[in-house]
Amino acid sequence: MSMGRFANSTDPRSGLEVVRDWNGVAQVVLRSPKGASARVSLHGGQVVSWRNDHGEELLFTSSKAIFKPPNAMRGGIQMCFPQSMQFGYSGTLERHGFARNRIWALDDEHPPINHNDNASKVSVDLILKPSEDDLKCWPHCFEFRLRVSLSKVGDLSLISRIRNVNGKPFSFSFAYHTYLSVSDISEVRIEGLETLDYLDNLSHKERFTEQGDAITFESEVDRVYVSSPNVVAVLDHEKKQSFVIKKEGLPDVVVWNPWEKKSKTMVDFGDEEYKQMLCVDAAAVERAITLKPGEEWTGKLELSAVSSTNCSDHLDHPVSI
Ligand code: TA6
Repeated sequence: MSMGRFANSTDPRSGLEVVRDWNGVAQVVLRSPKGASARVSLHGGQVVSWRNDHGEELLFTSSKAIFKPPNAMRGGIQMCFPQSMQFGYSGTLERHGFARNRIWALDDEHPPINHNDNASKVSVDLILKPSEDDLKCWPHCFEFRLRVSLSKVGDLSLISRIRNVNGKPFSFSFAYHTYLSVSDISEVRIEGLETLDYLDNLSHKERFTEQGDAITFESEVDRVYVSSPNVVAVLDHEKKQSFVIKKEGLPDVVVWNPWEKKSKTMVDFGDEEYKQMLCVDAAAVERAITLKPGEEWTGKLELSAVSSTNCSDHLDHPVSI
């Protein structure tokens, strides 16, 4: 199927559909044979939805989210580049970098975009290049290629490739800012980050060592766990479901929940919504990544939603993308 440029098109056999949102921005819908789906917006390259075989949404989107470019809507998975979080960089760059706020393009170097490599997954390729205005505030020529794939069993994977196209070396930080949907934050725990050092954004980025057996939540949390293992699990007791997060090329994990007080200060977030979300971001924050001219960096993320009883089966396998 050739999709043409942003034409609305549907081909049930391909597992891909291109639709437009109410701002006229194209979104690519990926579907698995069993009914899982993912939706990727050209606004920000943001994954705005990921559903399981039963049609249940796995990513959080705020009921107060503002769906209007340039700002990224509150939820889904945002691409934070060239500056992620408040760590690493300061200055005039947009918060979390400009990539999440820009309109991306379908990547012509990967035609057709509905390639179905070995039929085990359906994928879309997007690209972001800097505009003249971007170059004024961040004077580095880059190409950011993003492949989003949905596997036959409904796993979601993202591969980012960032290339220094010419000029001088440049450095950046990066995060897949991932809003997971949870039943109730007080019923959730993260495994895989215990005993690690973290930088606490609520204490001027001071470094602490995690003491607990697993991470649980009873107040605001905004931390960068550094040099973490490549597999982390988020267990949701009430749903009896776990997210297995696998990553490559991304040493850190950012964990964020705004809790009650901060939620009330955010215009695009409901007062009580902190109970239904948790951000767990595969990231490269503590140490910037530096690319010389011609060099390319790759950062991979794979998300699976599994029943908690099967969770341990998924923890032993490395990222498969
Ligand atoms: O560490 C995660 C974080 O940087 C928090 O400090 C928090 O503010 C969150 O991201 C959301 O940021 P945003 O710019 O999307 O409002």
